[in-house]
This record gives sequence, C-alpha cells and structure tokens, in this order.
Amino acid sequence: MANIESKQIVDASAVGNRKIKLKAEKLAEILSENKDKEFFICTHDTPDPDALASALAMSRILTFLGIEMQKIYYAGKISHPQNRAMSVSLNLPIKQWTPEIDKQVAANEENCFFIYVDVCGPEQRNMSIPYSPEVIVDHHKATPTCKDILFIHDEIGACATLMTDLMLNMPSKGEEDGARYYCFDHEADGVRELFTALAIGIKTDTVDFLTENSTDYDYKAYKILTRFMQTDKFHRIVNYELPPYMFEYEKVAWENKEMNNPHFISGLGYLDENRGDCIPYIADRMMRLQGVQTVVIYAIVGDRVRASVRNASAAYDSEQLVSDIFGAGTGGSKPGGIGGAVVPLGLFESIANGDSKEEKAKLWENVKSIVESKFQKATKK
Ligand SMILES: [Mn+2]
Repeated sequence: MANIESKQIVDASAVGNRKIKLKAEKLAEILSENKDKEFFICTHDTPDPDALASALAMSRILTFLGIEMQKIYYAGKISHPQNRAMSVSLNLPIKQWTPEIDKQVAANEENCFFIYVDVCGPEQRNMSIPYSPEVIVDHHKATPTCKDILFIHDEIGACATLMTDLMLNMPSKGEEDGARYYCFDHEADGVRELFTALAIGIKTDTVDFLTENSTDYDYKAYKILTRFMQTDKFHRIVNYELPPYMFEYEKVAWENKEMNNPHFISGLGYLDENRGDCIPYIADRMMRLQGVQTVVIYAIVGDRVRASVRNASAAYDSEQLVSDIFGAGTGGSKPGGIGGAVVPLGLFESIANGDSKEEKAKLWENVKSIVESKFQKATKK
C-alpha cells in the first residue's frame, strides 16, 4: 500500500466538544445516503456573519462528500454593511429565496433535502423558508418541533464553532492513489475563505468572547481558524466601510435623544427598508457614551416599527425589557443584552406607506410617545 498522506494538520479533537464526533459521523452517513437528492442549505432571514459562514461550511462538507446538487438560501435581506462586505469580499454563493424556488421545491419535495444552520426550524420568527429540515445545526436556545431529524446543537457562542468542529471530525476519505483526504483541509479550494468567514462568525456572534454563552470551544475553534485564514480579508471585513447615511442617522439619533443617565432612547423617524441596519449600529454606538447602560433606538421601517435594545445594567432582564416596551413575542435578547423587536404597523401600514406628510408625521408622533412612555415605565420598575 502506498503512503498515506495526511492533509489535516489539526487534530480532530482540537476544539474538544465530545458531543460532536458521533454527530459528525451520523451527518456524513445521512448525507451520503441521500446523495442523489437536491440539497438546500438554508439560514435565517437576517443572515449575519455566523449564519453566512455556517452555511458556507455546510456547503464545504457536502462538496467533500461528493454532493454537487446544492445551493445556499436565505429569505430576508442582507443589508448590514458588514454582512454585505463579507458576502462580497468572500464571494459567498448565497441566494435569496424566491416564490419560483418555492414552486419548484413544492413540485418535487421528496427529492429535496433541507439543512438549516444557525436557526432551528420554519416555525421560528426569523425563518421564512417554509420547509422542515432533515438536519439542523444551531446554537440558540431552542428545540425543533419537527421529528426524525439530525439535531446538532449546543448552547455555545457561535454556530460557526459547531461547523468548525464538524469539519474537523468528518470521517476522512481514502483514494486509490493512497492519499487520504480531509474535510478540514486548508489547502483545498476556497477553504481559506471559508476559515476567514468562520473566524469572523465566531468573533461577531460572541462579541469578542464577551457574551455569556461564549465558551472555550468558541475560543479554541477561533484560534485554529485564525492560523489559516486570509488576514487581509479578515481585517477588511472586521473594519468594514460604513456608508455616509450611517453618520447622518447617527446625527438624527443624537438630536432626537431623550437622555436620562443611564438611559438613552432615540427615534429615527421613517427609514428606508435597506437602511434598517442603522438601528443596531447606532444602538451599539450610543452604548459607548459615557454613563449610558441602556439604549433603545427605533424607527418605522416599511410596514413595521423596528427597534434595537442594548442593556448592560443588572437592574433589568433584557428579554423582559424588550417585551415590556414592544410587547410579548415581538422580539428578544441574546445573552450580553443585545436585543431587538419588530412590531407590525397593521392597520396603520397604509399611512406609513402613504403620501400624506401630515398623517405620517402624526403616526410617528404617536409611535414615539408610546415607545417613550413604555420605556420610562419599564425602566422605573
Ligand atoms: Mn449565530
């Protein structure tokens, strides 16, 4: 027998999450059994770096197993400038879900195989792709309601950590020439881009390992990835360019603020759909203001009120704060006090999208006074 050449220079147990090894084997088995199907790798409606990187890693696993019929989908929008920077500079092959794809799948459902990453199932608030997956990889506090699925889950800092570990633990393949091939092969096509994406996914989802759910696994996976990633692209994406409107709305937020240390609240008025990501950006910025511990930034975006909530104060539970202000079930908060809400305008949608400046101004005044008074009440408890 010829020499066996190993291209995986990182040990499979390097991340150390013991739960993953068996799951990786099971995943390889299920995927190989369904090899001839059409594969749909899907993530949630607001793909962030963790979601994008996880989807790309799943695609690498499929390619490694010889599965060619595969595509990556999301149903919402990639609008945050950092997510766009990542998608463009790493050339991510992700596509937007459309009604046409929906029709094609519906006509051929038994030959389609769905994998969800960074999200648990179609019943979730931020998941508009309506099919039940057969494989889920997720790190959120949630359980899937669909049955008979391979559920790869751990409540850790990033889904990208689980994906890194899965790649490391994928069974290797032997070839006739005696060489041995590994999924986590830093010399394989596109893998350095993938490692760069995964490292950014872990860095951003854990907010530099500061969130409560960040673990040693996340840190170990990150260290491994940074050994092989493309440093120049990494820095370009981490220090992404900001469009000028971000600064303009920051000014609006500053002018409209109601500040009563440690509380900061500001409404931005009406925002264009593709500028909605001003809201989390400005919320993060205002958290850096001296003395501030709780921030709410909100605006009317399209047919809904969108808000970002940031809270570093131990006086309130962030999840509770979001639901006290915007209503139960409208949003939530990640550990680390990073939350948000989306409230449909319902009946008032026609005003928000209408032509009457006067009516629009009135609607905004009402939204503003309701959000502000709810915020005051919620923070007086
Ligand atoms: Mn995530």
